[in-house]
Amino acid sequence: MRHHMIGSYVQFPRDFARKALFWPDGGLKMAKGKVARVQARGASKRSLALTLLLSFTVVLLFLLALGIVSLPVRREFSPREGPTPVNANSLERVAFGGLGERGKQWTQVLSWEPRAFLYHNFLSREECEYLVSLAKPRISKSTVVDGSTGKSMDSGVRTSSGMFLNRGQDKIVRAIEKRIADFTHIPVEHGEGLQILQYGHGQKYDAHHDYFSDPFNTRNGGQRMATMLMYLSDVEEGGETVFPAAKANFSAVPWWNDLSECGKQGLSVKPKMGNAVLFWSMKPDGTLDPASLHGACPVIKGTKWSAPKWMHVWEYKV
Ligand SMILES: O=C(O)CCC(=O)C(=O)O
Repeated sequence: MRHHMIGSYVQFPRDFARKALFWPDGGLKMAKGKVARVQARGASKRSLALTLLLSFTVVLLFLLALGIVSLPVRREFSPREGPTPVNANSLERVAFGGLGERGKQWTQVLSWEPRAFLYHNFLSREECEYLVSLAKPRISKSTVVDGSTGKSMDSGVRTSSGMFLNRGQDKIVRAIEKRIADFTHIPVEHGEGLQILQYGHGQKYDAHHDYFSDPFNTRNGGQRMATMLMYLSDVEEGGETVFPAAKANFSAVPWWNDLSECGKQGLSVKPKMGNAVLFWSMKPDGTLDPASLHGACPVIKGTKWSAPKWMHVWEYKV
């Protein structure tokens, strides 16, 4: 009974309990010593496990801080993938916002002098139609900047019609402006309001630079450094954006045979609804790039709608 009690009070390993039963007098003493040893062994195992866990946590935090490992988070948009995800899937739509679905997107380098890139399907058809619908009721004859006064004036150099939207004027405009900022790495606040242009038959904009040569227009935001020119419609014939001073093989473009005579005078892009051309008026060293000279060829057939977004070096106050 006593033996049984010893064995049952102290819940030791079975062989230990058996020994205590055979040596009833020394059993308890031996049991105490063994208990202490077993407890000590248990404690040292626990502290070893704790030390290992702590070291693992410290190493993991260190690796996370260095970016060598990352936690599996839900993936929506990775800037490392660049601005041209191949397919417009639902996640991209969430990440970019905007209206409607954009078709297949990819980027073409047009030229390095000037730096110019063509973004296919930068806008959806719905976004193009929406911008045109905003412009139509308020469109009027386009102007150019007078170099001596900095004021806008009527000119035969530019015969299109146009109007300005307010920066961030509604949710869709904000989504498009955010997309432009993401693609260009120029903050939304550096941009002027979107301009919407309409070119009817024969209308054009002769070759010019988007940067200013007067001291007035650089007061707000400094120089214009880049332009995102979006095409809101197709054009049946003519209406190309032409870069006559580009250092490139003009006839190497795949659409060479479809260009008008004007379009063949430089590196040209044919307007296509939803596409956009990003070109830089400044070189990476901050100097102006004369090779960014560009113009809009006369429309021969159809109507052209385009939307330039001019971006400045500094914040542009609106
Ligand atoms: O519409 C185009 O193709 C060019 C427009 C342009 O050059 C401008 O507005 O500065």
